[in-house]
Amino acid sequence: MKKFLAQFSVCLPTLFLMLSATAVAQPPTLESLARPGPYQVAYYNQLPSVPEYAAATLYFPANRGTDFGGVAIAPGYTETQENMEWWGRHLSSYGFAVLILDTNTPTDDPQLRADALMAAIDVIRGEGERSGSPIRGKIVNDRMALMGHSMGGGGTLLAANSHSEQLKAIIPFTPWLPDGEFSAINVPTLIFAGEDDQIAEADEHAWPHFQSLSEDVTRMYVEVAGGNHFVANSATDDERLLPNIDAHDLIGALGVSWLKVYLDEDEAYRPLISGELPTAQMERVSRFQLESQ
Ligand code: 9J3
Repeated sequence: MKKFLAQFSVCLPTLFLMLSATAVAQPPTLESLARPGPYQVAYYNQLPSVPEYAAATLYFPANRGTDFGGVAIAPGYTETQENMEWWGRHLSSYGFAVLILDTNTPTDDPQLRADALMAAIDVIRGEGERSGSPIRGKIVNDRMALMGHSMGGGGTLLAANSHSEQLKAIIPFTPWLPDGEFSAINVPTLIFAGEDDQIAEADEHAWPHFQSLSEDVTRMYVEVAGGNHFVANSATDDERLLPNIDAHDLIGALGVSWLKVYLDEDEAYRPLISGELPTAQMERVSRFQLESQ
């Protein structure tokens, strides 16, 4: 009887938790996904070193049991991990393992950033196996995505153009690569651009990059009205590299949705990336295109 009671006292709260979680589960909205997600964020930077990049931090959802998809993120020209940090926190709070890297030199070209991103994918997978890794046993090897800013966005596109078979999704933001042509990309691609980007002008970079994608690829182009080159970056102390307007709510919500659908295969998020955005959000976007395959 004592044993039964002990089990009962453990099981009953668990049962209530499960029932209440089910009862209150709301479909995600762009508004809800602008806020931090359900998981506690932890991070570490004692990672195996690789020749393709200098250093990295891996963010992960500390209280998610298993089945993490992985996301590797490369910063832009002269930028560091710090400029991408909000993505690490936001995406891992929704359940992803997110590696943000520092390039070997601040001026590494987009191809070097592509190589760094592919090496980072291997490191994430390796952390799922390494004894002593905080995320051992928790990574799903074939759920990998790439992201990057500017030259890191160019690197994201280059990497996916050569290695789509290793990826499930990509999200370049305000990507920079003159004459970039990415018709071999074969994974769902979400491109963020800024209407007032003076460094990688949307008409010279993000928009033609988007137009170069194959018709067979599910793809979304979101150009933030009034947004500068740094609109999808973290707000840091470096005034040169600051978002000029706060669109992280919309950008973060769409990024989470893209990864939830194409890495986690969670259909609950698909309505958020199907068809046009809600009117209030469309008014914040200067150019929008979605082609779903
Ligand atoms: O990564 C970037 O921000 C690219 C910007 C740029 O103008 O590169 C020119 C060398």
